[in-house]
Amino acid sequence: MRLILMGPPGAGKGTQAGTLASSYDIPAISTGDIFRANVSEGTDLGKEAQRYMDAGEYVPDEVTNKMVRNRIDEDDATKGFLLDGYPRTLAQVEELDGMIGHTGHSLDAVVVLAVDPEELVQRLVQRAETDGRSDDTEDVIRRRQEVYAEQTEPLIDVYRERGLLHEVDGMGEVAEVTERVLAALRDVTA
Ligand code: B4P
Repeated sequence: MRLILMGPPGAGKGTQAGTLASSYDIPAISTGDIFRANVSEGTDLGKEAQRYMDAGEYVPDEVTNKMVRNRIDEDDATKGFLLDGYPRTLAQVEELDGMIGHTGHSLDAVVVLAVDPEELVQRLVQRAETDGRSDDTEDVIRRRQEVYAEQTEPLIDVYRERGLLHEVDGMGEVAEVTERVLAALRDVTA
C-alpha cells in the first residue's frame, strides 16, 4: 500500500499516521518528524531545516525531495509506505511520481483530513502549551496556514483528478477519525 496523508497544520496527520501505518504494516514516513530529529541531532540538514520551520515556511524542495528519496530507498519501504506531510508542493508531487514510477508501483490513495479552521488553531495553541514546539506560536501558526493554502491546497485537485482522493472528516475523537479513514480506504487495494 502506498498512501499519502494530507491536511492543514493541526489536522491530525502526525496523530493518525502511526496507527494507520500499523494497520497496513507499512512504515509511516513523516517529513516533519525527520526534520525535527535532524534539528535535535544538530545535523547540517537540521540546521538548514530549522530556520524555515521556525518561520512557518516550507523547507526547500531540493532538500526535502532528497531526504524523502533516501528514506523511500530503505528496505522497509519496499512493501509500501504512508507519507505524512509529503508532498506539499507541486514540485514534490512530480518528484514523488518519479520515485514511485521508478519502483514499478503506483500510488494507491491520498487521504485529506478536513478540520474546521478554529479547531485547527485551538489544537496547535494547546500543543504549544504541552509540547513547546518552536513552530506553534501564534504568528508562525498563521504563516503555516497561509503557506498551506498557497502551496499545498492545489494538490488536492491534482489528486482528485487522478481519482485517488479520499476526503475524510477530521473532527472529533482521534479514534473516530482513524475509523473513518480506515472505512474510506476499505475498498482500496494495493
Ligand atoms: P509537520 O510536522 O508535518 O507539522 P503539521 O502540519 O503541524 O502537522 P502535525 O502532523 O505535526 O500535527 P497534527 O496535525 O498531527 O510539519 C512541520 C514543518 O516541517 C512544516 O511547517 C515545514 O516547515 C516542514 N515540512 C514538513 N514537511 C515538509 C515538506 N514536505 N516540504 C517542505 N517542508 C516540510 O496535530 C496537531 C495537534 O492536534 C496535536 O497536538 C494533536 O495532539 C492534536 N490533534 C490531532 N488530532 C486531534 C483530534 N482528533 N482531536 C483533538 N486534537 C487532535
